[in-house]
Amino acid sequence: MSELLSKIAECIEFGKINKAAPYPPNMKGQDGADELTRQALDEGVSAQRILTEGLMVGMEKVGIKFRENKVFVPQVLMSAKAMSTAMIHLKPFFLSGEVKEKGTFIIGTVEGDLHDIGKNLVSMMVEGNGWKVVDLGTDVKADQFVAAMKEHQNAFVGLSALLTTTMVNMEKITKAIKEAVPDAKVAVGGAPVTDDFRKRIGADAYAPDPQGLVEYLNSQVA
Ligand code: B1M
Repeated sequence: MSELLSKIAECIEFGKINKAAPYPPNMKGQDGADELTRQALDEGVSAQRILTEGLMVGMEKVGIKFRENKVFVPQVLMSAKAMSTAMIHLKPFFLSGEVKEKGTFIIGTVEGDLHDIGKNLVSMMVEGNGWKVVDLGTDVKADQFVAAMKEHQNAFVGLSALLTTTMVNMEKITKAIKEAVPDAKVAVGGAPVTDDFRKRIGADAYAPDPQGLVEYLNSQVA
């Protein structure tokens, strides 16, 4: 059985969506994340095991390779697509409560900023690691973050910014969130953001890449 889970992990790692998918070329004609996830469920493997011992294992490998510049954005997007295709089979088990999510993570690109490619990658990696993600989109204002935090109790929140002119908005957003929800944990990231900046604005965590954020979030619930 662990062989089947390893194969699922491999499909995620290399972005093999389904049998018909031509990518990656060396896996052409083979079953992908879609067929293998269905097969595992049909053989009685629990959705929880498929998630934690198959899909998440593959996603973690992608995250590490991306951090080390061994793969790039297009490969990560293929992995995310393979993951979301497999997740369609697991969704009913999530909804029934049989599969436990690690927690909720709210993310948005801050007010004034329309860049969303990095934020979307972060969302996909966090979701692929077993978290429920609430994506507020781009140009998200303090009151929108606060409203989402009130709606999703105990959620973690992440702010993304790509411009030096918008990263300053992280400070007022962080303050507003902490005023409204004093226990809130705010993580920040994006190309111009640094850990020094994070300290100055009173946020709780800085991650330079999606894998760093996943590691931070996982450490909070371990
Ligand atoms: Co813009 N842009 N852009 N742009 N753009 C940059 C960011 C810029 C560096 C280009 C340059 O001048 N060299 C520059 C910013 C300069 C600065 O402030 N330091 C810039 C500018 C100036 C602008 C405009 C002002 C241009 C203009 O109109 N005059 C304008 C602003 C619009 C606005 O937001 N209000 C603008 C517009 C745009 C487009 C719309 C054309 C487009 C965005 C499309 C989109 O996102 N849907 C765009 C793009 C594509 C870029 C570049 C080329 C690429 C950004 C990107 O997607 N990178 C960028 C130059 C560059 O980076 N080479 C540039 C890939 C992405 C995977 O990386 O987003 O860094 P990144 O995310 C990473 C990490 O940062 C991290 O994980 C991701 C994966 O590793 N991360 C987090 C991100 N968020 C995180 C959150 C976390 C943790 C990690 O925790 C919460």
